[in-house]
Amino acid sequence: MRIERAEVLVTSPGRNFVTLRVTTSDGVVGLGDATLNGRELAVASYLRDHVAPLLVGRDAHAIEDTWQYLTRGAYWRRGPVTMTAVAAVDMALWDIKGKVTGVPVYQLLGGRSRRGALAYCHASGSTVDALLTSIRNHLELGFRAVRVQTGVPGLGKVYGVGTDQRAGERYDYEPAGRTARPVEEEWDTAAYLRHIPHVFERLREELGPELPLLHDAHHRLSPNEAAQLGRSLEPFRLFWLEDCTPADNPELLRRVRQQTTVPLAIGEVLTSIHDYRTLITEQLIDYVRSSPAHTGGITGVRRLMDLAGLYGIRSGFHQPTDISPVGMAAALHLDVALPNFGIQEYMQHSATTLEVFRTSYTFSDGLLDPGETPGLGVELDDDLATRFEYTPAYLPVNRLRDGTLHDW
Ligand code: KDG
Ligand code: MG
Repeated sequence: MRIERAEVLVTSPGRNFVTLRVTTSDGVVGLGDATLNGRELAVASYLRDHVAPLLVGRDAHAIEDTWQYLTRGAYWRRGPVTMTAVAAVDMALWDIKGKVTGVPVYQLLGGRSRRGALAYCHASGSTVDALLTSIRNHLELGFRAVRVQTGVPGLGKVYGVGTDQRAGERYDYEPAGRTARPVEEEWDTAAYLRHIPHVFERLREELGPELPLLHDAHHRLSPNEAAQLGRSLEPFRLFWLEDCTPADNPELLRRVRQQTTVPLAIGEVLTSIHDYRTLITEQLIDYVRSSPAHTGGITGVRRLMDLAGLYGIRSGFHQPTDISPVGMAAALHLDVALPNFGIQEYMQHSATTLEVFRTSYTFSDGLLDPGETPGLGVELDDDLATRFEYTPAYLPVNRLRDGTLHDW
């Protein structure tokens, strides 16, 4: 069975999504997610101009060989654009293999290791009261683990904090900034460090000790600041503290690790097993945050998680709404199969996105399930997709109060 066609589809039902569609000589179609938030067209071009012509005529069943061909076989390796493109090809080929063999992809990965994947949602509020409303709304939806983000007194909009809800209102998703340039937000690390421990103190008072709570520092702290934050949060027993220091220097986490026992998660911007070598072999983290959509697909992430498993490190795959439902499905098939699954991020896509991408995965009683449809279980409605044109969108940047550009 040969690959006959590889097409790149860009659609924007509220957010930009890039999808690779691979068709075989027998007419079997596989989908792969190629979405890289804010850099979408770079991956579209990498696929269209450099990868798709190489795929035509290849054996559609040779997933590993194609992965090796596009990674070890390439002179320019790694990096988010390359590894997102490789991920899209890899997912599409797993989708095809599942459809041809008539089984969901998780069966090809060794079968089920659990009933479902524990999901965590995003709750946020500009104040602690608004945050509590958001948390309670999510608990009503069935979530059993919650990421919490709040505003910081004296700062304006803080990244990751959505619009405040009224009681009973449902949080949808955080839209991309569809502006000609990135929005600039103000940041003050000292104000943040003063405020956050009070937030968690209040949350534990109101919610009790059991609910798993997660928090994301979005790479903004120095190792010393991260260690201070970790220590101040120890009494509140976080599930994890995410991205406390910039991820491009894994060595920074050594100092954090020596100073605090708060569980650490990092990696949503890391794209290769090589980026994790120090983090994993020195046990500097507890959870791997990479998404299959940005880290070489199912093949890339399975290899990464096998290495992590040797060191007792578990998965917590990145899955905000800027990764498409195809990427979500790939993560879920891994989640139920991997021996060292930890938790799965789950922000619900908008209703329009879910009309363009028809999914088979389900969420019930706090657990996600990829479903039993052969392949990945996602179909793309082509006609509808073409109605939503690409619109440039950017993540914000942040500056300190004196105007200095600060880390993401
Ligand atoms: O594209 C960037 C977002 O996906 C990211 O900032 C969201 O930090 C995030 C998370 O943990 O989901
Ligand atoms: Mg994050």
